[in-house]
Amino acid sequence: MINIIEARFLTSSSSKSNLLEEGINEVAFLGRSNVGKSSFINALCNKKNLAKKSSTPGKTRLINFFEVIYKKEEEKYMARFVDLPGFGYAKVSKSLQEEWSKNLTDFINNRVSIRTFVHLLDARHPTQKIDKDVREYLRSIKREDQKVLEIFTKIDKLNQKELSKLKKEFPNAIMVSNLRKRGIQEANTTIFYSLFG
Ligand SMILES: Nc1nc2c(ncn2[C@@H]2O[C@H](COP(=O)(O)OP(=O)(O)O)[C@@H](O)[C@H]2O)c(=O)[nH]1
Ligand SMILES: [Mg+2]
Repeated sequence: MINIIEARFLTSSSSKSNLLEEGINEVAFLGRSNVGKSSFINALCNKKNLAKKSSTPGKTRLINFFEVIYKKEEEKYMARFVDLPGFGYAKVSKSLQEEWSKNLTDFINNRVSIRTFVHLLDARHPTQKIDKDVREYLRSIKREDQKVLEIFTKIDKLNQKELSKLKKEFPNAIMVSNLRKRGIQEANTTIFYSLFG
């Protein structure tokens, strides 16, 4: 059984000049604004208000760092969760690069400590253009020592039939409901092994 036994906010970064130093294995979470990214981080850490659920979608432009301690049997493992600004909120469609600011793509491209990208998608809208772009983008920049996990949120909004269809279409994806706490243990375990396996 793998659990997160401690989680705390470390710092926010707005530019290259105030980034946290490298060195600890990191999980970078990315997804459209409102996909449930903050809720998912909170669910993984079993804390209600660790990552703030922002009232204005798309407003958060900061990179937020959290320290998490996993426990597996009697061993403890330290990692960091990196909550990246949501993308795709702009009403006028722009290129991924533009929407998602230079600072952020620089970070994703150059951050050595990132071992795992968690790409969150809304289970109700699994084939949005922006998510296809992100999938392609991550594929293109991913290093040998990095993994990409696709996780579908809000499965509580699907009926059984829709859920089986989604699972068939994306057999390797993890399906979660932050609201009903479904799939959270599996997600935690998969993320842990992507970092330390
Ligand atoms: N039904 C349902 N709602 C969710 C789920 N996850 C998040 N939400 C809701 O979706 C909205 C956006 O969530 P938030 O975590 O702030 O998304 P973020 O913008 O990606 O960080 C909030 O109203 C959440 O309560 C989920 O799994 N199921
Ligand atoms: Mg958020």
